Amino acid sequence: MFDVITIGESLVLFSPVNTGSLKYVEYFRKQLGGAESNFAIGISRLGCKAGWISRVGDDSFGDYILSIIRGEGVDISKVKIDKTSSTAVYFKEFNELNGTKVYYYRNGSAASKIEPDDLDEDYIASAKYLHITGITIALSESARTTVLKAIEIAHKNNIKVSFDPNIRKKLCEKNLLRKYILEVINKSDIVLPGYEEAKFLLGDYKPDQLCRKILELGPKIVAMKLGKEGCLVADKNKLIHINATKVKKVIDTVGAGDGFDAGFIYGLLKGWDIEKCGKLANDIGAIVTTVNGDIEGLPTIRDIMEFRGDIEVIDR
Ligand code: KDG
Repeated sequence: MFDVITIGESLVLFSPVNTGSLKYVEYFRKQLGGAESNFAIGISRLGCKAGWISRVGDDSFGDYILSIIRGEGVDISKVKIDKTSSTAVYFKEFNELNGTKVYYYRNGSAASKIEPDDLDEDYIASAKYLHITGITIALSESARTTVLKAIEIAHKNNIKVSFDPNIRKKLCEKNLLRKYILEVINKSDIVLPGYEEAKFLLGDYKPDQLCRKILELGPKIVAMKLGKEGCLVADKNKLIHINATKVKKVIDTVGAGDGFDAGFIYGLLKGWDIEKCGKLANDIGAIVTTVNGDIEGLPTIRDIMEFRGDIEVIDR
């Protein structure tokens, strides 16, 4: 039995030790990236059971990815080793002037070759939630059809579908991407977009209007990330704004959205109301930004209690 199952590509992340143009960076840290595995690790750190479906190459980077994700307690029994394609990598570039940029080397990667036959119906049917992101849809046609098949299986077995549009315009032509993502929103129960993403999909409206528009498309719950403004959570009965969680210093924002999603879905798994889910999601998103790396800052329940001042901590 799983709480959540997700499907997507994980990449080896090379994160520069210094800020500035990659042209002049000499040293990188090797870390793990991949929105869906970030999410699964987030869920696992909170004490729930997650499974991740993917492919990796038959190479050392694939081994690295599997050992990290397995080590975080996420089930990888449905990950295939693809003998003919490589594991993907990506680089971050930290620029004090223009923020963070990412550069992908993932075209034709092992995970982009995932196909509907990779799915095991019983495995998906054993979860409470299937979590999808727009990245997997944008990877390749076979990845997109795999996602659609997984959603079909989820619907057949009464598994809830949560969806983060995670728009990556570097991966797919933007009109096509919009069409593909709207198609999945229509089939989802919970949608977790960023405000800019929702505008890209539905037009230049205010956040509350966009939440209502998404609900009109079929989902039952929307949790919209508003960055420094916090988030909006909505269902058919209410629409609530939740202030952002403040942290002393933001180091790296990549991965914060996945942490937010993990917090929100964790709350739903616990049967909480959407406001309480949104508060935890905000806290986790903020905590993630205080650490370099996509997964390193994902908190445990104990970390959250400590951050909230709910437990006494003796440092020395
Ligand atoms: O949400 C964080 C992801 O963006 C990062 O881990 C890498 O999966 C990734 C992507 O496609 O951008």
